Amino acid sequence: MKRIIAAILTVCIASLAFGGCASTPAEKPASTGTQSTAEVVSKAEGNKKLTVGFAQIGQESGWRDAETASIQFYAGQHVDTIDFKFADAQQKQENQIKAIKSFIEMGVDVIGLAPVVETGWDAVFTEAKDAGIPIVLLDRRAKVSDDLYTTFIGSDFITEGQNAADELAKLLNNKGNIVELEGTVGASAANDRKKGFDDQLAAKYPDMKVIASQTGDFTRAKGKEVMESFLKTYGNKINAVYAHNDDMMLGAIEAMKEAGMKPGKDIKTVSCDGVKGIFQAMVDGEANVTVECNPLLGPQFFETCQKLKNGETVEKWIKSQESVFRADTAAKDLPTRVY
Ligand code: GZL
Repeated sequence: MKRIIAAILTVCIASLAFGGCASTPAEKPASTGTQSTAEVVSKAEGNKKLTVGFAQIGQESGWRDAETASIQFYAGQHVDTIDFKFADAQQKQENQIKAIKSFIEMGVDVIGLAPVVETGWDAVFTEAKDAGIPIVLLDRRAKVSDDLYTTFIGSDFITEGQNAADELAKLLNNKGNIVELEGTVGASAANDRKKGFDDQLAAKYPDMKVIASQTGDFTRAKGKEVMESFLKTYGNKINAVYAHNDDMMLGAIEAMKEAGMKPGKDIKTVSCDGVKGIFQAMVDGEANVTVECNPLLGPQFFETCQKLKNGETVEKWIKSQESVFRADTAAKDLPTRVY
């Protein structure tokens, strides 16, 4: 709850510049039947503002809230030059597709999207292409041909999965049984974090085995539920948990403690994202490692949109820079964490 309030506060601070937390635009001066000079000039010059539509996945995790806050805050700081339209799809692809269609209708300069799943985008991306509107993918990929999107701004999830495997190998001395909490079914972040992890085990760690793997949909509640079932089935045969995000791991830590286990000690933990909650768990001795995935993509996103409006070319993949954080430095790192 606290993280949602923090993110909403951030969003409200950001959107105060829009004239309040609601999405209604700031009140216009009452019309006197004639246009102000500013309105005449702006109409004559055409709308020089960068207009951007962004279809966000939802609010499934602390990471997602931090990304939304970063985007909303940047837009709120640049209301004079950016006209920003935001849609929250409640984790449903059909809602993201509806939002993209409405952005096309509005004739925005750029469409941004964090695709909830990798597939099912060809038709609506083709509509955007036919309308001459570039698509910027943020933090998750879509399985479409390169001509249907302009750039992907985000992490290398395969590397994140490989790093997670290497960290777990150090914690287990290269041997042990692992249970895996997967992200949203079909999401590129889940598919590639799994692929990177599995491939690294196959290549380097023959005595480390994934004995169970199931989706927790990137949420804390589902992560706890799935971990409860793993504990019922495998009990103390489990030596470690690998979770595709920290929120699911925080749920799993609750389940382990309620089952009388000592997470971080009896059962080692490695997860992805780098949210404040996992740093606190590491400080408390209940988690071991988090593989950072940067959600603070607002500035990069809008700077890229502006370049596209200016007719500049951009890289096909604008890769986020990230680190791995471990329990031994968590107390020093926690105060510096911003999400
Ligand atoms: C990663 C992002 C993932 C996070 C999760 O770029 O798509 O989605 O790892 C979030 O916390 O739900």
